[in-house]
Order: sequence, then structure tokens, then C-alpha cells
Amino acid sequence: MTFRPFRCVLLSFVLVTALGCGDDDGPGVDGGGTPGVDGGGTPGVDGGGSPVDGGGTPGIDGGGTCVPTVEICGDRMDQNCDGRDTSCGDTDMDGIDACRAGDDLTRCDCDDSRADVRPPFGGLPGARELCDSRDNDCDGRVDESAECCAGCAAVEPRSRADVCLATGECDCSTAPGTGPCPSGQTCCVAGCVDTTTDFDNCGSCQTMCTPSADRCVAGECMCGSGMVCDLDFACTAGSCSG
Ligand SMILES: [Ca+2]
Ligand SMILES: [Ca+2]
Ligand SMILES: [Ca+2]
Ligand SMILES: [Ca+2]
Repeated sequence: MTFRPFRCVLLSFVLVTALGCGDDDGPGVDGGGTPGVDGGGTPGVDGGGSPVDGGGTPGIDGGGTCVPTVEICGDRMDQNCDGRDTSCGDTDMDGIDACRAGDDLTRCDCDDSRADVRPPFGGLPGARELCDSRDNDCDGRVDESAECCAGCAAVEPRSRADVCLATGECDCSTAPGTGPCPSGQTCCVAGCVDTTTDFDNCGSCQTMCTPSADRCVAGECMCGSGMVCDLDFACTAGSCSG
């Protein structure tokens, strides 16, 4: 009689470990029995009759079928049986939800405790990659920007390149081949461009002139030889018309 409670607990543990129900990231991530991570005996998570799950082992019935219970976010378990762990939301309020186990780290917030760490989202660029031993833009690479690259040290201005390759070479990732843009050009999304004359990258990358101008001169949008047109006027062949 003295050992029956222990045997029951042991049986529950064996079932959780053997069936692994509720974990969508597979073996090798949480394995079996990691304290505080999986379902291998964490107080308040699996045990018997806790306020959290209402009793029993979350996600497992006697036949190995996933039984929905209250979901606990970010614990690498799928208590509600939707096939995934639920995100804990956007703690750092940078507009991107935290990554869950198994997520593509380039499409979620790889550090939801820091608003200055985030991937590109929608039309917005990711955080700037700083030389801080962090993956600021959540692309899986740390300090890969040209600013952090010894191979780019002699490249002036540094804006001729945007990335440091694994080989240590300096490169403009949007231009064919390997290496920085030629002198006088800037490495933009569109490749190597001359921002002093490029209509779509006038003055800086992705700064596009509006229809109030018809050319980019010395990095400034202009209409003919004059300034850009006033509001509601368009520039055509160097002249403003309403
Ligand atoms: Ca976030
Ligand atoms: Ca973040
Ligand atoms: Ca990065
Ligand atoms: Ca960094």
C-alpha cells in the first residue's frame, strides 16, 4: 500500500515520456524529462489536479490520443492539440509575436524581450544589424552586416556593401557576383545604384521621387532644372501641369 501512489506517478511519467503527445517540434527539442520544459513532471503543468490543467496529464488520454486542455504559451507543449505551441504574444511590443518552437526564426520575433531585435515584417525592414554579438534582424546570422566585417574595412563608403560573407568577404548581396558595388554606387535593394541620379533611389536607397519630379539630380528630386512641383501638380517633360 505504501508504494501505490509512487507507482501511479511513475506510470504517468512513463506515459508522458513514451507518447510525447502535444509537442510539435519532435524529438531532440524537449526530449523526455527536461525540468520546466516538457511534460515530464513539472509541478503545476502535468501532475494530478493542478489549477492549471484541471487534473491529469495535458494532451494525453489512456489511448495515446491528444485531449485538449488549457494551453500554456511558449512551453513547447501543445496542450490544446492544435499542432503547435501557442505564442506568448508580443512582450516587447515591437509589433511581431514571439517565435514558438519550430517556427522559422526569420518570420517571428527571435528575441521578444528586445524591441531592437526583430525580423522584416510586411513592408517594414528588420532591425539594423549591429556589431553587438546579437542577431538583430533575426535572419539566423550574427553581426553579418558590412559594418562588422573586417573584409569591408577598406571599402569606402561602407554603403557600397551590405553583408559580410561567411568567408569574411565584403559583398553587396543584391548585386550579381561577390564584392562591394563599384566606387560611386550604393548597395540598395535594387542592386548597385548611383543615388545621385537614380529616380527610385534618389539621395538614398528606396527614396523614390514622386510624380512631382521627373529626374534625380545630385541626389535631389527635381522637375526639369527647377524644384519639384507643388501639390496637385505633376511634372511632365520638365514642366509642372495641373
Ligand atoms: Ca515582439
Ligand atoms: Ca523583438
Ligand atoms: Ca542577422
Ligand atoms: Ca548583431
